[in-house]
Amino acid sequence: MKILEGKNVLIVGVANKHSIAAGIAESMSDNGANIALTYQNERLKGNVEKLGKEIGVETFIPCDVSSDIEIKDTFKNLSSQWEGLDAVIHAVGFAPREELDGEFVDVTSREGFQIAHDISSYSFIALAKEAKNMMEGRNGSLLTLSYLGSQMTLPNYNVMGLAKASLEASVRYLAVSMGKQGHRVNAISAGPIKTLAASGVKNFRKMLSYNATRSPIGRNITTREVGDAASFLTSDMASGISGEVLYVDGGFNITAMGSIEETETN
Ligand code: NAD
Ligand code: 0WE
Repeated sequence: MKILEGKNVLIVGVANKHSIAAGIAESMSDNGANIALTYQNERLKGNVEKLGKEIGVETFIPCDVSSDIEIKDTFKNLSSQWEGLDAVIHAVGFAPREELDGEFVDVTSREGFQIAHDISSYSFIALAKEAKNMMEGRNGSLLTLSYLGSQMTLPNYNVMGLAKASLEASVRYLAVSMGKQGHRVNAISAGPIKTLAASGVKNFRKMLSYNATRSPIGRNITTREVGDAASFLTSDMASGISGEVLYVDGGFNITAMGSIEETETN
């Protein structure tokens, strides 16, 4: 039997086929899950429906996570299709572009801070709140996507690092809070991948090659590799894992120095 056979999974955060959430949907579909996808707005609807239908998805729901009403309606809609829900995948992150280019102390604004934390961190709690009813009695699983910038600094990640730190703390608090009903809450901290959210980020190509050379596995990771780890964490194979941040980054985070072969000497 497939590890997600018969499980109903809601995935939030597909924009296009390059999205980490698309790699997760693909892996989960191969592993037997029934999947519903949300899309942020009408502009993304066509893309999301097209790639969803290719992997057998039948349910598509609009959901901008800045709106409590749209989040409530998402679960109303879902409960008309499914009698219960086993998992929610949150793969959403956003900060205003100006926050992600320049000196942290200069470019960080009150409004940018609020938006980054609302969309990238609070929205996970908002989804958990509404998912709770439909997950009752089913030992559900909640999963979000984080990044190493929550723990260590890197150029330009700026306020997103703070929002991811908040998101990872909320994984721990939600794990305790929802553990009482038998649910598990985890995060995957993924290595850098060229997605829509990464496009236009200054020096992203250089960051990718820096990561590839410094990683124990000597290359960057794929959205499918994140998807396979997500399938595992969502399955009953991971019934003993909650409140955890699992690195899917080829081991980058455990190194203090990578290959010094190509490094200049003086
Ligand atoms: P992506 O652009 O494909 O996905 C980001 C998604 O967030 C999009 O689908 C977008 O529609 C959605 N989104 C943004 N604001 C929203 C809102 N108000 N309401 C609803 N949806 C909204 O990029 P991605 O890289 O796949 O990002 C997915 C997650 O993975 C994010 O949390 C990101 O921080 C995280 N992550 C990305 C990388 C990377 O290098 N790409 C690495 C580690 C973690
Ligand atoms: O979490 C992310 C993506 C974060 C992100 C990216 C954008 C660009 C477009 C959030 N909001 C926006 N808003 C936009 O308008 N990653 C882990 C990928 C990423 O983004 C970076 C990185 C890495 C890695 C931004 C700066 C530096 C490194």
